[in-house]
Amino acid sequence: MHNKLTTVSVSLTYYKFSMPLKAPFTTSFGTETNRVAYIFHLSGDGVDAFSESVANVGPFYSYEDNETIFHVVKTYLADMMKDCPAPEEFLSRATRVRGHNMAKGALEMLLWDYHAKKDGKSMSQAIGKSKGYADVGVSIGMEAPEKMVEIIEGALERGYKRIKVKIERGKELPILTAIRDSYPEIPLSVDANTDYTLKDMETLKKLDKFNLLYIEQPLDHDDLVDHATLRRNISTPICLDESITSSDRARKAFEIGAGEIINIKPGRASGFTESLEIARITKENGGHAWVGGMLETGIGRAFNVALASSELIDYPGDTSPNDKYFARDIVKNPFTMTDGRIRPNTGPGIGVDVDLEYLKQVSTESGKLF
Ligand code: OSB
Ligand code: MG
Repeated sequence: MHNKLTTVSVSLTYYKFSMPLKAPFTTSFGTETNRVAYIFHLSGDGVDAFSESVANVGPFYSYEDNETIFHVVKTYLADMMKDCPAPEEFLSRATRVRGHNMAKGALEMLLWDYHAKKDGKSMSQAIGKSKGYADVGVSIGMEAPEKMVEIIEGALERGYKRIKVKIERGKELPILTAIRDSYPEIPLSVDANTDYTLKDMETLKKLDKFNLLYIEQPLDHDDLVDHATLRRNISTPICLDESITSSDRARKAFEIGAGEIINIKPGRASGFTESLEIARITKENGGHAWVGGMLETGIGRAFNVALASSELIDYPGDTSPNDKYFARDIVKNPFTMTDGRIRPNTGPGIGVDVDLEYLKQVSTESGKLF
C-alpha cells in the first residue's frame, strides 16, 4: 500500500492580448491607444482562475513593462506557485525576487481567485468586510481644455461621483481654469503622473485656488521625501499612486507625512494581501484610500471593484464600468453603474464569465508555463 499522492494537477496558461481602447488615453507619460497586457489562467481541480497584469507597453508609468513581467513570471515566479499555495505563502516565497511587484501581483491575485473559487466565496467576501458596492469616479485623459469640459459634462450625466483629470507641466492652469469656469463646485482632482519637481513649487501653489480634493503623484515615481516637503508648502492634499508599491512604502509615506490619500492599485502593489494592508495602514493613520485602475479589461476590473467595495476604502475610485474602455470586453458579464455605484460580482472568485474565444482572438501570443 502506498499513500495517495496529494499533488494538485493544475496548468498555467498565459495570453498576451492587444485590445483597442474606445478613445486614446493621454497622460503626462504618453498616449495609450491599445490595452496590451497578459492574462493568466490557472486551471485544474475543477477551478478556472484568471488574473491580468497591469504594466504598460513600455516602462513609462513604472520601471516594469509587459516583457519584464513575463520574464520574471516565467523564469522565477511561476515555479513558486505550482502547488497553488495561499497568496501569503506565495508572497513570502517571492520575497527572494527584488521588486517586480506587478509581476508578483499578477500571480498573487490569480491565487486569490483560485482559492476563493475553491472555497465557494466571492472576492468581496474573501477580502473581509465589504460594503457591497464601490463608489465610482472617472479618470479623464488630457485633451484640449474645452474638450475636457465636454467630457466632464457627459461623465456627470452618467452619475460619476468624482472627476479626476490628467495634467502636466504648463497645461494645468488652462485645464483647471476651463473646468472651474463651467463647474465651480464638482468634486475634482488632478493626476500629474510624476511630471513636476520641487522647482515647480510656484505653479503647484497656484493649484490651491482650484479647491481640489487632491493632487495625485505630482513628483517622482519612487519619491516620498520631496512629496513631504511639497505637502508642507501647499494646502491641496496629496495622493500617492506610483510611489506606493507596497505596504511598507505606505507606512513610510505616513511616517514622514508624504501624503494623506493613497490610490491603491492591487496590480502595482503585489496583489490583494499588500493592498488590504495598505488600506489598513491608511485608516490607522487617519488617511483616505481609493482603488485606482490601469485601463484593465473585465478581468482586472473585477478584482479592482471587489477591493473597492471593502469597508477600508472610503473615497470613490477609478473603477469605471467596462464600456468606458472597450467596444467589446473579454468578459460576458460587464459591470454596470447605477447612481455612481458598481456592485462587485457575487459569483465565486472574481465572478466573471470569461469569453475565452474572444480572448484567443485578441491574443498575439499564448502558451503554457506549466
Ligand atoms: O495614474 O492612475 C493612473 C491609467 C494608466 C496608467 C496610470 C493611471 C491611469 C488612470 C486610468 O488614471 C484609470 C482607469 O480608468 O483605469
Ligand atoms: Mg495615477
